[in-house]
Amino acid sequence: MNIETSKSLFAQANSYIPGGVNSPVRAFKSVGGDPIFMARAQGAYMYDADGNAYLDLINSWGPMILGHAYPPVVEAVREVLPESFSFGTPTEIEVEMAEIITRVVPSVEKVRMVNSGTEATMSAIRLARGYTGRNKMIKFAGCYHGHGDSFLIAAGSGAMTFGVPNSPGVPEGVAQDTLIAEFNNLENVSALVDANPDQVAAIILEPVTGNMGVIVPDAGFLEGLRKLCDEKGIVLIFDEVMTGFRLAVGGAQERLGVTPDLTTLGKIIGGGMPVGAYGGKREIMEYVSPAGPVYQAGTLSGNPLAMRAGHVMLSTLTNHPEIYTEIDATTEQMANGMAEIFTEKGVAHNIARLGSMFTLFFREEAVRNFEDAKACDTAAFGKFFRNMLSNGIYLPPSQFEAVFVSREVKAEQVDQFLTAVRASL
Ligand code: KE4
Repeated sequence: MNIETSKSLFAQANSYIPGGVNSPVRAFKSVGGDPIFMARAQGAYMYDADGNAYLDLINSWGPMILGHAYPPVVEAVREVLPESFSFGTPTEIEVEMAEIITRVVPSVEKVRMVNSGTEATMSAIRLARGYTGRNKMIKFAGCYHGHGDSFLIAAGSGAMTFGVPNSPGVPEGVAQDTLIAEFNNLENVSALVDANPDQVAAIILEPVTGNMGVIVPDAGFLEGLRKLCDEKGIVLIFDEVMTGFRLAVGGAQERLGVTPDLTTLGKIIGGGMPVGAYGGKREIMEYVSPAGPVYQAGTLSGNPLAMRAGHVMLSTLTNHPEIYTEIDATTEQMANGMAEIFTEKGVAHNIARLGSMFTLFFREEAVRNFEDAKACDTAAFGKFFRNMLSNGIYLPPSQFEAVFVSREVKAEQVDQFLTAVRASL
């Protein structure tokens, strides 16, 4: 496969951009080789700067659930373009967007739009601290909530990929207010809460993780957190930046039947445009400025261009719930077929899947937490990733990420995928 243009672009990019990329995981550091520069995408495929086609199993890390350049989204953006892109004033489309989100996400009675998942989680934590008057927060080792200072303590995405769980530049004063618990370990969480009586403002987690690979919570884990938070007056925050509108229209909270106090969203809700959101119980959201004292703002928050793209995405998904049945079934076929091939070849593996998200772990035993994830054979993953790439399949470039399947993956693409799996082992 000729990737000379990508190589040349990467060399140039390194002259101007740290690591040659605008987000670390894109640099392929944990899988080896140089990143591929994409030029365009359509449906289930991306095309690189040298014209090579790839079946896309990241879909911009989640947003492209309806495939790339989904025509109704493209059309909606095209219509808005001549009317300017941003006014910095309230607009009708923001009201329509908020109406959909508050209607379909069980926990969200009021919502504030922002520009990224990081902004959403940073704001949600500040809100929980302002609402409770408490300073500490509990996150889970391996969960990633964006690059806000409070979260870069055993982060599970980019930082984890580099094996550097803490990031320089995070002040001790900030880090001491972040307590780290073990995913799927209720006793551990309770112990942290008991050790910090009346000091924990929030517990935040990915309800189904994607950032240490996919981990579906043990039965009772989310319910236990809900009960603990009710007993102790702690704000339960589900970070659904990945799972929101991915696992169901109402996200993991709808699919798993546990309702948090606040929810953060991103990715799919912008349809590929920079959009994030946080929302939840009315009494908590009423603390957000200008309704209340907790300050948060954003020049481009709710801008009409991004809102139009997001609104078409969310309208399509909410009006066609059969999409979820469809992509879940396709993903099940892909995961089961892959498992069969790995078993046939005698390669230690464990596939974790829920809905249209899955991770193939290079490890025999199930992965239930960050320690388990770290024990995977990341070198084997890297080799498999590179082989799949040369066979035209674009997997997430890290063992600690999730595959996101789009609606544009049909029987033909499933066959292409499984043929590549067989050829890549
Ligand atoms: P952004 O700031 O990247 O929009 O969202 C941060 C974020 C928050 N919460 C969860 C659960 C997330 O998965 C993310 C971002 N996810 C990563 C993928 N692991 C984005 C890819 C990247 O960092 O380039």
